[in-house]
Amino acid sequence: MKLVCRDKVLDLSAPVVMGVLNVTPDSFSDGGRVIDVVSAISRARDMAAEGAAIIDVGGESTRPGAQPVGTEEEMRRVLPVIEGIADLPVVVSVDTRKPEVMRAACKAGAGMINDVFALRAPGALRAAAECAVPVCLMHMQGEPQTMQNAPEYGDVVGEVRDFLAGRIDAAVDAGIPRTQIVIDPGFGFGKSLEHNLQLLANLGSLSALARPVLVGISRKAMLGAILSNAPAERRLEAGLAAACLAAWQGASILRTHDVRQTVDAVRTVASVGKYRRH
Ligand code: YH5
Repeated sequence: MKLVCRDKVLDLSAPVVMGVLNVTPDSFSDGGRVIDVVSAISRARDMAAEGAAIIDVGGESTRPGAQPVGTEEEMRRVLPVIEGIADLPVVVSVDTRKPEVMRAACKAGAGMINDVFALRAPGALRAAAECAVPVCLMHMQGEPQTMQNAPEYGDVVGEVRDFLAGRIDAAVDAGIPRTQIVIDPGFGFGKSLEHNLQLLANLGSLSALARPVLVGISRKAMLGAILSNAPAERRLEAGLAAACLAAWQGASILRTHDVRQTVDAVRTVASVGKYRRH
């Protein structure tokens, strides 16, 4: 499968890595904004050299409990960075749920939209369709501020699959080509540890939707919980194991903070995968 990201084509015949580039005050706390942009661009260059195929630029923290950010502020954070990295040999994706940010980011050089709200915000479907770039539709139960309070499902795997099927239909109805849609079960977004584990163990169920699957597990709380409360900086190996399990079950895009390590891990999975008998 191939995604057409404006001037770049993303070949998903083997799994690829999406590097996380947060442009939020909690990730750059030195106060000065020029240095923020400079260090973000420098980090992006490093990730490209480490083998990232996509760099995901996000200006709104969607971590559990995070406060929403205004449109102007989000643009002020992401646009200079997107402009500064548009020429790198990677696809630049914008992690946003706001239609105005989608439009401005695509003008600035973004070649993909990554929306944790799956284009449910008013005007988002139309904005994404007009940007004419691939979109990632992610499942989330609830809202970031409250989603981890009491996540509840009958059958999490079936419900996530049905939600994504509905959002694919909505996107296609809005004029987004089906071939430009990526789906994501949304690890950690309104899910308990057990829900996340059920999703990871049965990721193959999403293949029924016939779209590339993106997963983001890197450094998330589910890894901390598996490791009996390991802090974020101790979650690398668990994250690599999870990325490999996802890739083995057919995930096409692995979203991670640890690009070099994840590239090596999924290359290994892909090498073995070629010899799998079906
Ligand atoms: C995702 O899964 N996640 S932002 C809490 C953490 C660590 C990391 C330390 N955007 C996804 O990365 N987009 C985010 O605890 C995403 N899929 C897609 N498509 C959350 C994040 C994180 C949260």
